Amino acid sequence: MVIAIPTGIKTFSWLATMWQGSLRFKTPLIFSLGFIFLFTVGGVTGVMLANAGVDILFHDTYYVVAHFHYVLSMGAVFGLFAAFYYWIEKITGLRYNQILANLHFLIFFIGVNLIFFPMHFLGLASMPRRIPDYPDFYAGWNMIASFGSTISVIAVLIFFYVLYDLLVYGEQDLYLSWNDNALTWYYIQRLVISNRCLDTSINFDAARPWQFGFQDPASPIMEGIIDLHHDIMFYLIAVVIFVLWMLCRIIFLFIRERNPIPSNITHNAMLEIIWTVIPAVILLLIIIPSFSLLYAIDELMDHEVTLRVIGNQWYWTYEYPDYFSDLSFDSYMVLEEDLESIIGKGALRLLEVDKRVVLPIEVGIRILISSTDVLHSFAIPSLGIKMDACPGRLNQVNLWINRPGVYYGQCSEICGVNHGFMPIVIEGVSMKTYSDWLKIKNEINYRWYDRKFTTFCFDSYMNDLEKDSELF
Ligand SMILES: [Cu+2]
Repeated sequence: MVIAIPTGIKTFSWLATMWQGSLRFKTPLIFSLGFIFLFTVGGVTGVMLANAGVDILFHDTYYVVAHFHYVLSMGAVFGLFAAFYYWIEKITGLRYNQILANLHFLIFFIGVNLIFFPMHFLGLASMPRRIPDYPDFYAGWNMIASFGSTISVIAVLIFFYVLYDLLVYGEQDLYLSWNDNALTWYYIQRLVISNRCLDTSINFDAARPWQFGFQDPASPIMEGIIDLHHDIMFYLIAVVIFVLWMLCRIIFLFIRERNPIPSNITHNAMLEIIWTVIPAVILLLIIIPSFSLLYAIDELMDHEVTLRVIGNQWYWTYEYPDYFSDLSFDSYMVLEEDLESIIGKGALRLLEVDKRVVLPIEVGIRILISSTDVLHSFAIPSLGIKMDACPGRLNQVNLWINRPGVYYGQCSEICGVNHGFMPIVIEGVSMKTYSDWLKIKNEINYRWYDRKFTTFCFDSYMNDLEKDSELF
């Protein structure tokens, strides 16, 4: 009966996942809901069966058959169908017929409930299971079950038709397919996950005291990096446990008191092959996710915003070359004594800057990185970015910010005495906030130009415009 506790936890977790969510009743979700209902019905009858006194009556009756079919045949199979309908579009890049798929669910749901729910009544009436024929008074409920079974067969036929329809007439939607653009798919997947977390979690985009792991991810790439780290940890733990176990066995078995005469065996070809091949296989298994992450990081992305970053000894210069007037500014670390007056209470020492970079979220961003003097490195842990700023060379990284936040980073290449004092702060904001910010910045810049180059700047700019327009 104790298994009801984790089962309850699971059920409540599934419900909590959807609670306050924003549900779209597409086929996979409908199947998932069906799964939860059926699994729960199976679960509660399991509690009933776990009571030995009552079970004297239920043991080996149709009640048991109803119970485990609710849990496994229906619960698990509905889960499988949910997964099938979720993944098949990704795998094939084809859309299935939603209406038919929903019909499949409806017919299947009615069918299986008609089969198995009456079996509870048969069990209560003590019909033994595993019998080829039964006394006549059990016939009524058995008839309903048989009827349900026929309906389930129809549901299966509908499923096969959905499959046929998908493969032959399925509408191609490359946006769905991972064959077409690995990164697009990667992003969609990550966005689904991160959007769900957005409202309920507190994010840490700088490190915390006594932190154990990574900072909270805010870009698909950082999520990928964390995932890969955790995947590799699985192998590392297995290897460490095995080596530790061997060490302990050796210490225990081959201490001189226990084994006074050492063996003088030297070679064992088979053993050597095994301990060469197994590590190689482990490394090969790691290669697969490792390469896919590497390619995802390197993949060229359609970008809508460009940010130019220039490293200086010891501050950063940021330029927004996309817009009319040159929007650029230097960003310096805030000194310790100014922290509270400039930033406010709770400011992060050695991490705050006087002017923050503002970038929009959920948009492709290209960051071009260079340097004027020595090597610097533009690094923001939460966004999974670390790119060297080399004098005379333009490096590029792609960025996609998943959610609003203030992301802290530091120069990560030794660049002189103040290497530790040129932090980076990026504010990820909505497109609306970003364009408002741009507008204000541009106006300030225009005014600045007006003051400084009164006639020169504006006239030459207008001349250029006229020249350009003659070309067309
Ligand atoms: Cu530096």
